[in-house]
Amino acid sequence: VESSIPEHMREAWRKYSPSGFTTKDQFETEIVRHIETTLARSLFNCDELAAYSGTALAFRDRLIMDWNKTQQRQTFADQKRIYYLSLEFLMGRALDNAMLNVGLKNVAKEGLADLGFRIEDVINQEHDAALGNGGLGRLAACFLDSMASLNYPAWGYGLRYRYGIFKQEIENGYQVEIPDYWLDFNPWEFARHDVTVDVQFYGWVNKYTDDEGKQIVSWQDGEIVTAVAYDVPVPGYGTPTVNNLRLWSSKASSGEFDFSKFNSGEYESAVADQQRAETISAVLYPNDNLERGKELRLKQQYFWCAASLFDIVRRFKKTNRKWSEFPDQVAIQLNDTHPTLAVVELQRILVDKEGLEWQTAWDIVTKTFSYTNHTVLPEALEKWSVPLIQNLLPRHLQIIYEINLSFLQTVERRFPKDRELLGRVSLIEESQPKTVRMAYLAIVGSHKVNGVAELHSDLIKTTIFKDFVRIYGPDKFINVTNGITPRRWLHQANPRLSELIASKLGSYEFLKDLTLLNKLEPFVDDKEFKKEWAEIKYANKVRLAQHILKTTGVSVNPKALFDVQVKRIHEYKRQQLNVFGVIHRYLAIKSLSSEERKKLAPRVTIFGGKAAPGYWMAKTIIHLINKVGEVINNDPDVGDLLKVIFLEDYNVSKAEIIIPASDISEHISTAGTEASGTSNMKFVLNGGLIIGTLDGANIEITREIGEQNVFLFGNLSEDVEDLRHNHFYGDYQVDPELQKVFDLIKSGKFGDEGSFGALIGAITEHGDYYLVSDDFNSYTKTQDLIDETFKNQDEWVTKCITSVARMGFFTSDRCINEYADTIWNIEPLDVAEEKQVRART
Ligand code: GLG
Repeated sequence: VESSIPEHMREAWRKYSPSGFTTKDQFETEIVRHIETTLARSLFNCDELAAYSGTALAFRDRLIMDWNKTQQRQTFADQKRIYYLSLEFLMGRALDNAMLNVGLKNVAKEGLADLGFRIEDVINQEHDAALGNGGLGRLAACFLDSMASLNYPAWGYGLRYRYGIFKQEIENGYQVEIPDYWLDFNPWEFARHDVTVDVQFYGWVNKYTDDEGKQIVSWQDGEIVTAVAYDVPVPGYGTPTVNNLRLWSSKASSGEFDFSKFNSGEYESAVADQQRAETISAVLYPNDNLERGKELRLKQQYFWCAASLFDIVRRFKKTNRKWSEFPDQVAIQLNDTHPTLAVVELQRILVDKEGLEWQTAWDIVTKTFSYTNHTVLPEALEKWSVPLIQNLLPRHLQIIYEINLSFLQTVERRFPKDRELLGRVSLIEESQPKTVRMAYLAIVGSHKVNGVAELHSDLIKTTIFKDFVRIYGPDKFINVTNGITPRRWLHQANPRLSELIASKLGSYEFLKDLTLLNKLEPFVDDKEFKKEWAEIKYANKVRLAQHILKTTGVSVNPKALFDVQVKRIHEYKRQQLNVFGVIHRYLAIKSLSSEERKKLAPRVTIFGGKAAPGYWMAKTIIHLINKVGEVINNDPDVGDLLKVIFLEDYNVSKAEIIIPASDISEHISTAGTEASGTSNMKFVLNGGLIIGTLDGANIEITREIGEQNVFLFGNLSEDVEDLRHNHFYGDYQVDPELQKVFDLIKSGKFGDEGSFGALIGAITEHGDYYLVSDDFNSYTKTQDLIDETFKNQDEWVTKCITSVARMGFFTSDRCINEYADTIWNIEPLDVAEEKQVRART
């Protein structure tokens, strides 16, 4: 059936096509209409949540119009598209961002005020879209923002989890996990019940020769699960481009629903089958930098890859191009190894379904894919058990073996005598059971592999992927240093700072070209400007202090130095080093006379972050922080000199309050372990300084903003290996000041010392893998330097302004342009002919 309106009737259609609100009165008409009809509420029961819903629906209408146009324009232009495959998209809230991009926030503000609502309260009603764990998922969200803002024809593909990352509560100092059911009311997604893909699992492979003598491979039987598309509009800033994020949801396929069971009265077991299918997209695995090899996770990965690839291929086939043109039309970025099965799936489609020769197909595959590595931590590298894949995806296992065979043959030809090399680079690890090394498969299946900061990209070339650099040459391995979107992480999170900057630079152009910030540098001598700058930081700290009081009951002094460490709790990120430093500071305070104490700089140390539910050591760290807080916050000797806060349920929307309020933030991972870090960039961009190790993007931040503006400490990554070796084979001594900290913990000061035995033992007994003791002295000395520097507020503000002025490099726009030029080979789609001039905030 033809689904288009006939040509001669389109005029009538266009006449009635909505144009959306632009004035305050029109906005009020829209919001009231939505509340009364779409939501079936009235002026007698309109709470803030209803006001949020109405506002969201009104802005959504505006977005959808641009979204439809963008999709049409991209179809007509038929340029190469980039498909970003990520198991995580940590989007946070959408309304404020939609307002910024549509450009009518002030209209909404006044309209809501007419109806008795404050826009901030309305915005705060929104539930975060928390489909991610940490940096990897948030990076994907920043990338979507930049791809849309730069007019790249881009799609995100992910899973629509019913439960995002759990909500964290702290009970008696312990983390408790609460399920995050976030879909109750989500105006930002569109169920496309007409866009479905049937995905096959299990079954067996039938190989035979057909009548014409052709080898046929068919994957038979097994079970079918249907993927349903849910589309989320991704608006760009300062452009009408609205891209699409497509999230797949699983349901039993209608063919699969067992009607015989149904008819024979086994209704419940038929429904149970249905539910089993739905579990595939039910929950986000809550591990950051850790892979557990669970079957359901593999199912998620294949389900998502198969649905996405089918969709991409379907779109390509509509253009009637030759298969050889596929890589000219399609670029697919693998966000970590999670989507690596997509490589195998495309090879399967091309060979088994489309009948291409193996090598022809493989050339297309490798030209299409590229892979981003996000970690060198061995426990995070995916290895799937061969028997597991054999059972779930029998045809894919065969293809993996064939890819491996031809890869190893090439290696053998190039390095004929090196048998050990073959064993080392084989996609199959000869372990018990055998496993597939997914990172190696991703490398072999891609034309480019990138790390996410300079040090990290160097490290992967010299350690985990060293052999592959020998095999493919160095050009295949590149660096693209991470970035963040200044729209959310400056303008939305810190509107007053953004406004102050705009007042000096003459416009908000810097939100599109962040390098313009360098024009701020001359103002470091402008007294009035510095005063306003400091006032804004203070106001942000007051706002955070209010949040702390409301959520923890602890009152903190906003004049104190705010020291923040917010990120996933992980031993390699070393929150334990921070809390040991806090105890060290506490001991120092206690040892002083009340006169001497008056000279000290007051400090509030703030922690936030989730521990993976099964990561016992990380949970112990949270427990210790809370216990230390209880003691210190209630010690009358300490007063305002030191407060220790653990903020519950750190997430994107809380980050937007916390980050602008920081004076110092901590990025103190053991050198060589944090691939990049991205919150380091967010803190500096918001006028906070950082204390950090020479790790990840800290190094490049230092290079950009100048060594005098960063508090660096600790051992270098090139020395880590030797130090670790010495812990076992040298004569090892714990730092004496750290020992005093341990003694205080062991005395039971912070409750049952047994609870913290493992945390101390990891350092004193088990080799101190993360070098906490080695770096302790350097860390506390650097903290002392921070205290001294903070006393001179004028100098401090100068450092902050200078740093912000030099942060232009770290926009995700720069990052996406690098991917586009060096990896994807795609061009932005020119939207100039449809210039839509709008009032921007
Ligand atoms: C990783 C790394 C971070 C990195 C982020 C984005 O641990 O250092 O900044 O990806 O590349 N698993 C992660 O969060």
